[in-house]
Amino acid sequence: MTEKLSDTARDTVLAPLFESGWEMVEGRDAIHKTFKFADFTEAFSWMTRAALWAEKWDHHPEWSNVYKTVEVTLSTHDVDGLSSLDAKLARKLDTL
Ligand code: HBI
Repeated sequence: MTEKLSDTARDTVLAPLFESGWEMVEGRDAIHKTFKFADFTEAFSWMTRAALWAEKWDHHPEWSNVYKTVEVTLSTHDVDGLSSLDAKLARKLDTL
């Protein structure tokens, strides 16, 4: 059963993500990052790679794409907040 990130876990797990541009979403227990690419093809290719990881891990982003920008919000619906799955997917998205 997925659990919400504990306060202590948040300090260690979220700090590196904040370093790489992720931010807490105002009023939600969720994290958000804006990814900017050279063009639409780069953006959509990245989304395709990200989608395969999301499906493999059964953990999906809330995201939108306008031309070369992709807005990503991560939260775990099942716990109505952040879980380790969000941190795991965020770390993966930062490497794609
Ligand atoms: N993705 N972000 C997110 N949060 C979830 O709770 C979630 C998901 N993808 C699939 C999923 N849950 C399923 O495991 C459950 O809906 C059964």
